[in-house]
Amino acid sequence: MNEKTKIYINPLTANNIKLLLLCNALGIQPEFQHVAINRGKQRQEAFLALNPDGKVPVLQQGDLVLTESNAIMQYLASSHQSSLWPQGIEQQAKVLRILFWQSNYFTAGVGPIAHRKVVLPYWGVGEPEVDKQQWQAFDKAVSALENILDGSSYLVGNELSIADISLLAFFLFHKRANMPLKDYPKLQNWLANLADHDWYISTESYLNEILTN
Ligand SMILES: N[C@@H](CCC(=O)N[C@@H](CS)C(=O)NCC(=O)O)C(=O)O
Repeated sequence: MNEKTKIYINPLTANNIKLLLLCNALGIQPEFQHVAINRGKQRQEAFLALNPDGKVPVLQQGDLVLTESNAIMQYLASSHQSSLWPQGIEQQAKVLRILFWQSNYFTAGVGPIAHRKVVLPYWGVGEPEVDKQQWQAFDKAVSALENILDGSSYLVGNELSIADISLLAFFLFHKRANMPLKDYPKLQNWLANLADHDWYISTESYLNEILTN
């Protein structure tokens, strides 16, 4: 990749954490430009020119401006010839299935937990209650993930892919948020395996440093 890669992110939120995890896993260091979404910077004219939706992440590389975290992951993994975007149409379709499922279904159940219990308090805007309905949605989403996991270490085939990273990002703060995961043994194994990798450990310590400053 010759042109400089810049990624606009807010490092604490799940769709953005995906890119921190991925870049560490790929061993690449794009320029990260932080966008303070807690202060409305995503709604300023300059940012809206990049993404009219007013959302991070956004990748910019030469003339290419790419929104949607999962598309950005596919682009980065693929352009670095990484097996995180696997070869073979069947494996690719299986990865895409997880990415769409995460975006259309999983996020609504799991995303709000760490956001309310970790991110919003850090931003100093209180700790809105996670109500019964939200916990039910959480349980439904993690049960569905437990059913997808077949006991192996990765979601698709025998190798790490962007499918794993897409879901893993939602669990990075699972301890801080006290996410109840004890009834989901396959999920716990999958998490423990991924949390052992250097790229996970360095992402986690980077985020811990932000949260403790
Ligand atoms: N489907 C999009 C969702 C992006 C998104 O919701 N970003 C949030 C942070 S995780 C955001 O920018 N929120 C600011 C806002 O909505 O004002 C993706 O995967 O990139």
